[in-house]
Amino acid sequence: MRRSLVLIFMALFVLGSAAQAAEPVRLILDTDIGNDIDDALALAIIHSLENRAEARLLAVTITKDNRWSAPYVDLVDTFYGRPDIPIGVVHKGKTREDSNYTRMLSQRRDSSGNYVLPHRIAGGSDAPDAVSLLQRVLEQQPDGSVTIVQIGFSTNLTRLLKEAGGRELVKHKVKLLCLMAGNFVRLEPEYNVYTDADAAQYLFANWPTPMIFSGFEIGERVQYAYENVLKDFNYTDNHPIAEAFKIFQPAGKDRPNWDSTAVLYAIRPDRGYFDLSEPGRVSLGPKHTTVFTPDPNGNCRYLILKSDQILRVEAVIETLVSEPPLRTSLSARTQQVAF
Ligand SMILES: [Ca+2]
Repeated sequence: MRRSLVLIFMALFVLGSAAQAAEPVRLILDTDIGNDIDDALALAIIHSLENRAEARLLAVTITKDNRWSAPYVDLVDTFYGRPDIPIGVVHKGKTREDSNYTRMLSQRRDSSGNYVLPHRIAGGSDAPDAVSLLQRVLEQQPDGSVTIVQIGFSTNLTRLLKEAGGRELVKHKVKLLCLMAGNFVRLEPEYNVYTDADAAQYLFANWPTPMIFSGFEIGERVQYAYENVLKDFNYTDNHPIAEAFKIFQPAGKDRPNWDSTAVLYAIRPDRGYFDLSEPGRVSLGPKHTTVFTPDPNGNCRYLILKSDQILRVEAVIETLVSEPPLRTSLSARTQQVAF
């Protein structure tokens, strides 16, 4: 009898450990979607990893101040069967110009006048403010549980830090911030940093949790092949990622994959895709370059991509981006109400 009880307890322990190991990464994506195509690839990767219960997308906040960014995120989320993911938008942001793929795909209609890619947000003004949404979503999460991936400018997250109680909220709720930002092998300005340099400088100096940077030098070595766009999405006529890629990118031209690498690390940090630098601090140098200063007490590290991992990283990104939506994901999500 006693032996049976021991076995039962052991089984429960093993099951409990497995359940713990399977806890999805609670993720907030902060993106300047529309300024490049890799933000769209990153969003697709999150959805495909949520299909595997490796991630749970809590919200998407946008740092591109253009009315078509939120509708495009909405139509991608809807395509993947998750139309209720909250979306927040920046106000008085740094890049306001139209982006071709977000505008065209948000407006594309069939002969009956219906959206080809359904979505409910018709314009940026339909979505809540990004900082308010970040506060609301973080407040609802367990302490130390949230990973934020910033693949645009630091506008939203710096504004969050500067809100009354904002830094404390981040400190309590966020366990990790992954950023596509900077360049850690060449002293060159990088777009996500210099576009809102004041915000980046503030963020790097004041963010209270560990930060992992995917520098420009990582994504430039991880190509997304145009050939894959032509071959891998033929299971549907209007795939929001493949269509966006074809609109954004000249025909036949591969595109580096900066933002996807930050998302991949954020959700799968232990798969050996990347190595990590020693700890340190990141500050801004001349012309908004990023300067890494080693410091055992620093809260920053940057990704290192070894040559023998490049093809592997490219392949996993291509697979996850092109994977068909899980049509049962809505019911699967409902079953995960314990979050
Ligand atoms: Ca981006």
